[in-house]
Amino acid sequence: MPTLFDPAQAGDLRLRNRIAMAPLTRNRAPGHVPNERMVRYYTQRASAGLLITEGTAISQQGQGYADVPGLYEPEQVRAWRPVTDAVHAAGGCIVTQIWHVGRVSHTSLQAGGAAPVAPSPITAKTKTYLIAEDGSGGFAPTSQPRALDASELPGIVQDYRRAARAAVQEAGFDGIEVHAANGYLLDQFLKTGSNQRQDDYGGSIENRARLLLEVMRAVADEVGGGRCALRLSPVTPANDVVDENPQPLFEHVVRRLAPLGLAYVHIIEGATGGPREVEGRPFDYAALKAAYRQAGGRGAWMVNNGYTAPMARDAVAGGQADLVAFGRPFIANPDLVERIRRDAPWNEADRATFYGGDDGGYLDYPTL
Ligand code: 8OZ
Repeated sequence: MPTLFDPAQAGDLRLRNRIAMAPLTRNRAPGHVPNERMVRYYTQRASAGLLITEGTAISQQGQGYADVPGLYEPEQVRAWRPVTDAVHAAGGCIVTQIWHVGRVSHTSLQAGGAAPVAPSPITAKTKTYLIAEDGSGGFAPTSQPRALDASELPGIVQDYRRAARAAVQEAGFDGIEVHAANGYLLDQFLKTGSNQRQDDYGGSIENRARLLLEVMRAVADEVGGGRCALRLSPVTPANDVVDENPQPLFEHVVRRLAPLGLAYVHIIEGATGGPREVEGRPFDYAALKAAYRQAGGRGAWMVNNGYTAPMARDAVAGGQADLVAFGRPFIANPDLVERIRRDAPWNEADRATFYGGDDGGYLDYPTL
């Protein structure tokens, strides 16, 4: 039976164990440019089999929060290189999560104070995190979005493609994970609650999945499917998304992804960062995985959300998952892999320092 500590192959990625660090927004990139503190943060955690960076914007339009990094300006791309070099020097493997927030944004982050974009002009009942001129941070309601015209969508696909190329060919990442979860742009297109379009990108399951599949084909064409992955959250209520019938929607998505030979598919089970079961939103994750495999989908199946060490061990031993991603435990435990190996206790993460701030709660969690 496989264990969490066995090496694994995920597409073109060779992983030294089956424990991944989930993408975690930390808002510590002033000017949207990665920096030396981020080098230290990721290097401290490089014993993970795979590091997935925090969500990284593919364009200014795709920005939704203060001080999150980007991959669209040359300066941003160059500034990621010390991160990937240091992680590789420590024997790690690192992909970046590429991100367009869609309607989860604020006019103050958009060029010329423009409205954020979305499939349909429906405001998300959710908040974004902004930092004022004086450095104080706080949550603010998202702005009313405007609906994207279909003629704008090829440009967005192109932005994903360009970000993937910059990530792998210039910034030195081993691959990319497309953020298609948690109520951001691609998830907004997938789900009925946020997509009321009447064109080829709305209505049927095929139409709602179209933009995501165009993005995945573009990035796979650009850097090779074995260096691409995506994150999905079929039933999360995060950022005010809901789909009236998620099981056939997500089974359609994974079947269509199968020919791309992806590195891995990353599934958030339940409510992101919350309960693994969402009331009124049942979902059969085993059936989703089976649909992917039956369609010929290779690569690793990565699961996430609220896993304890014994749950992770059982999921890998039982074949329900190939990789397990941990989020908040990696904030507080840079040496999480070693702690799981030794059955040692985990430090508690301090919620007050999750978003923004200095080294406190970022670089100072103790190792064993
Ligand atoms: C927490 C705060 C801001 C962004 C996600 C990228 O939920 C996020 C996020 C999480 O995927």
